[in-house]
Amino acid sequence: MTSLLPALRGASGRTDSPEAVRFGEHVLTYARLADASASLAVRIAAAGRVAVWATSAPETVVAVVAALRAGVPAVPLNPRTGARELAHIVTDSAPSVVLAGADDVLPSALGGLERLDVETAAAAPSPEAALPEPSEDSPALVVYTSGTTGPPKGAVLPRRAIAASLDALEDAWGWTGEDVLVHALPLFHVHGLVLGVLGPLRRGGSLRHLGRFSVEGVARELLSGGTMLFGVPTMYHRLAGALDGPADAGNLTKALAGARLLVSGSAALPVHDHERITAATGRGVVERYGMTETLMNTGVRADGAPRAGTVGPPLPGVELRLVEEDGSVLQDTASIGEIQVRGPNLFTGYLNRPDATAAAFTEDGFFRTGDMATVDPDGYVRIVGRKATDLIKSGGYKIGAGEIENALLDHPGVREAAVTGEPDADLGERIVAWVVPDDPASPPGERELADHVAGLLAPHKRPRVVRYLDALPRNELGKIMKRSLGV
Ligand code: MCA
Ligand code: AMP
Repeated sequence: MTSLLPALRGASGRTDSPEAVRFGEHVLTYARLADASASLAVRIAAAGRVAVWATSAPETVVAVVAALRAGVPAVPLNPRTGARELAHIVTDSAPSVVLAGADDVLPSALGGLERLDVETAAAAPSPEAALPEPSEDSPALVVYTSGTTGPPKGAVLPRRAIAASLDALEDAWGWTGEDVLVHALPLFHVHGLVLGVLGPLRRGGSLRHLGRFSVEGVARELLSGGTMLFGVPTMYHRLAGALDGPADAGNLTKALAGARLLVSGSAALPVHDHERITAATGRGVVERYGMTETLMNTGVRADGAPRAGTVGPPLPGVELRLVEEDGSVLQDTASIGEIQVRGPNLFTGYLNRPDATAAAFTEDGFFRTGDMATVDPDGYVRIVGRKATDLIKSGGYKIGAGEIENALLDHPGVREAAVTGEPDADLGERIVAWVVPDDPASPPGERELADHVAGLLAPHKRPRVVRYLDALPRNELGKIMKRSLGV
């Protein structure tokens, strides 16, 4: 059985151990990470599942690596998740323990769970724990992701999928142990956690996490040894804006021009932002396309030419096809069809949701992504939109209109609500709430509704704009006609 994180084997006790992760001043070498994670792995070995309070901190790395080494599935939690969403995730995934930093204050929704504090300086267990490698098909992570309706679903990601996707990216990007990855992505989603943490660790390279995104932080880290940058389009939009600005913040042009690879994902990188970066730095941004359920599907290769507006060809091992509305496979890929994928990178199903899992796959094992695309003659995929208008991508986060509508309807001042996504230069799409107030004379304010949604679900799911109506446009069957709302 091959190891998921081979660089940790034999690292314990080494004094010449290289850096694995750095968060500001806090550095974990491979030796330190091997010891701390082994120590924690022994303590959680009997757990069914563990929740991880996934702050942008080294404790999260130790916790997730410990769970992987113990063979116990980890459920990363967004520390900003509101009460309702957190209660759903905890009930659905039923972890036996939550792993958190000693200083983290946990909300009452987690009060019923045993808590284990993660120590980043813990010594290796003595005698050294055997930690046998779990089978490739065993679940490694359960990552919650939004759908069009209902609460988020837990995508079960097996070790095989993580290894396959990271190795495909190694091939595409020539990703090695020499690479120093820089990013500021949250550690409770696939982008930041699987690609951004497990990626460097699988290669034996290192990560420098910025804690929170800033143009200056990106420039600083790329100028002091960083070789690769991962980000969502909102981050590249802000970098492009800074390049256009009056002062070259922190020598950003030089920093971006000098990096080995600039990678964008989680949403479409606007052609305009891509071109602004290329104009200022003389280099392109490599786009890759993935999903929580499929990990990475396509990617522009490091030795290929970035082409604004495309996400590159399928990665090694991934079968990709375009399918028409009636399920037939498109032969002429210049026409638009739904992307379906099959390969070792796929999840095994949604936790406790056999109905949703069955609906997500075709009879021959392809996953229906819901993304609409064309494919260029040389195999480069162009994503042109999504099948469901009720899925919104804002700042690279996927958000279901239905979950926000339900939260809005729980506000006593809201009689009816509909949620749409509108183009936004910074966020890609911004969440717009269309609200019929219970009392038109004193409607709940925009800020009040945003706080209400942020408190129940998560801050990134809050409406950025509220529009008040006397009634929602409905068809004869009473269904809300979102297209009349300007979608
Ligand atoms: C604002 N805040 C609030 C409220 N309003 N808190 C409580 N109640 C409110 N009403 C807080 C926020 O939590 C945040 O705090 C701060 O105010 C600013 O929030 P916000 O305006 O939302 O930040 P932003 O400027 O919109 O953030 C932009 C961002 C962010 C940094 C680009 O959207 C981001 O990190 N996106 C990454 C998404 C991602 O990783 N997606 C991967 C999933 P504070 O600043 O302290 O946090 S997709 C995936 O994994 C697939 C596989 C793929 O392909 O990659
Ligand atoms: P999530 O479910 O949060 O993992 O988001 C997955 C979705 O993000 C995909 O189905 C796509 O719609 C979108 N996505 C990810 N990467 C890209 C990209 N490079 N270009 C366009 N859309 C993307």
